[in-house]
Amino acid sequence: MKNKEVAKIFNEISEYLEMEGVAFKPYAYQKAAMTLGTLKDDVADLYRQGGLKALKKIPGIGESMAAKIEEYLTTGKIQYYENFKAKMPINLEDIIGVEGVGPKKAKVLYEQLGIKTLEELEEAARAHKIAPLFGFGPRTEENILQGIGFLKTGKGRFLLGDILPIAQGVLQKLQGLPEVEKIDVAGSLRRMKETIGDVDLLVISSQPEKVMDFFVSLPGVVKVWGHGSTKSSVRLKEGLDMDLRVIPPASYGAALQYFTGSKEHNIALRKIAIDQGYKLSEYGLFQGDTPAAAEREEEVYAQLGLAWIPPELREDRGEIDAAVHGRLPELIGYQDLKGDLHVHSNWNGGKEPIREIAAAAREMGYEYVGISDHTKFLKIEHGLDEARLRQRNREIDAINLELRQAGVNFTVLKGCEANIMADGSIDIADEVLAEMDYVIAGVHSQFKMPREEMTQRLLTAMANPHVDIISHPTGRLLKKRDEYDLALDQILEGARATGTVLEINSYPERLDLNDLNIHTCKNLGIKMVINTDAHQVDQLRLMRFGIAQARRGWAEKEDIINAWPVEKLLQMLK
Ligand code: DGT
Ligand code: CA
Ligand code: CA
Repeated sequence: MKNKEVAKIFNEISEYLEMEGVAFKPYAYQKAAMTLGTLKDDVADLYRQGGLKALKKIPGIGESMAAKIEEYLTTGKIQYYENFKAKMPINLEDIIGVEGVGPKKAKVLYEQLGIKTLEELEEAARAHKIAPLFGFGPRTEENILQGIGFLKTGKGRFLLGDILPIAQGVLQKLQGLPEVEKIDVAGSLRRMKETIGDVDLLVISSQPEKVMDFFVSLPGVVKVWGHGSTKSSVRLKEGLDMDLRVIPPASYGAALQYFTGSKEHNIALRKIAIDQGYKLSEYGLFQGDTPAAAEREEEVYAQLGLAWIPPELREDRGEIDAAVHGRLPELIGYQDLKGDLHVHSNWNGGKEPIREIAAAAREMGYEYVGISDHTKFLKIEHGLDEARLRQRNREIDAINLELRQAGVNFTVLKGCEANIMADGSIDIADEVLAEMDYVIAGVHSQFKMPREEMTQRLLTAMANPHVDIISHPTGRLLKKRDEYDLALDQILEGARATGTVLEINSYPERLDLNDLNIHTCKNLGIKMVINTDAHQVDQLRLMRFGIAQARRGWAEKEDIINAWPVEKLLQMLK
């Protein structure tokens, strides 16, 4: 897909424009990049079929952006972008990837200190050359070092949300081969971990050479690390590695168990095996030289006296003990949700009107969808003030009436995602909050408050009787921004005491709450909701990432309010 390539260039153009202090245009390019990043159709196909006109039909793409996409598709580059790049030849994406360094700071760093790369930035910060620059200071310098350290720990890992579709594409191609009898994803991807180091695939085939030849010559393979008849390994153009192993049918289950991991889970499992007089390896569970189980994964667990453990739980966090005692949780299923409570419509920064969102949600098999538009403080998302919220609520009433008259069993719920101000107050008057079916509140500004203040800010918000849900409670952005500095135990205690629901945000770079926090909430009896935070209906599909995270946190239906029957949900929100 060319979409991602164009999106990356548009993102950088947006940043160059921002450096020059141009108004509005940077936001337009950024939005266009986001749209391209999630578009289902390949721009190359659109262009081939409908030319420039088809490109202009993409939301947010006007005359001049369409021309630039055309230029990229026909010449492989965009001159407008190349001109920026020539003026300031820096590794923009890397440098801006550091939390606290925006385009304007990147410009100063280049002009004053000649900084072009992440390494040069780190060196300059360590040598305290950054603090004296105008508009920087020691605090910024420290934040930059922290941000770089943060990037480094996530380095070489990819977001689950980016990798899953790529891996599924490869899986489908391999599945199409007559020589492939069975294929499975193993490793961290099968465990649905939030970041992925590399992709592990297992195959049964009586003609491994043919499968391997096909695998190493897939389009998108840029490097072949190894090409054998039992194992091959490649790098894809997206930068990630993929291993393919061909396994004998007789030991497939043991191999699937072993290569699913995690390593920690395997080590703990092997201990149990040894205690019972077995030897466990990727080839099987053996008593001496006699295999006791190997062909099917379930058999390996069963032979050891354990229930089969869902891959999402295999992190050595107590799952083996639970399996021994028959106390594994009944995990929330990928089809168990009855609705999404965090969707933005075109009343604020979202793309589609409420009617279209409702139709898309019905198509997903939901019984309701909650529209939770941004509120007035968030100007960049065209947040709604009290009067506009009321207007929007009337539209929702009208849509619900239509649905009822048509005999459709589906409801649009009136919500909002209000802003938690620095003092913990909410930016919408109580009397209007009271008119909502439910209120989400979230932090969207002033992320870097001292620990005590940030904790108090959230506690105050949760104490507001109108606030039902806190969105993306810890504020982390994977590979970009650390959690807010807050005393999470106090926040959880506050949530428990006020009956506030905490969100599991499904956005691949958020997944906030994360698995460990979800597990803690479950143990404390705090209820959670899995939401997408969709700004366009395409993103309703992100839900599975939130569900995966919930499963990794041991969540059951009872813990997740949007898995409840609608009546029970509405009653709890009242
Ligand atoms: P990743 O790729 O970093 O996201 O994480 P994984 O879990 O996919 O790890 P990977 O690809 O290195 O290995 C796949 C699985 O193979 C891993 O989850 C467990 C198993 N494995 C790899 N190395 C070892 C090991 O040294 N000991 C044991 N017991 N299992 C291992
Ligand atoms: Ca892996
Ligand atoms: Ca691997």
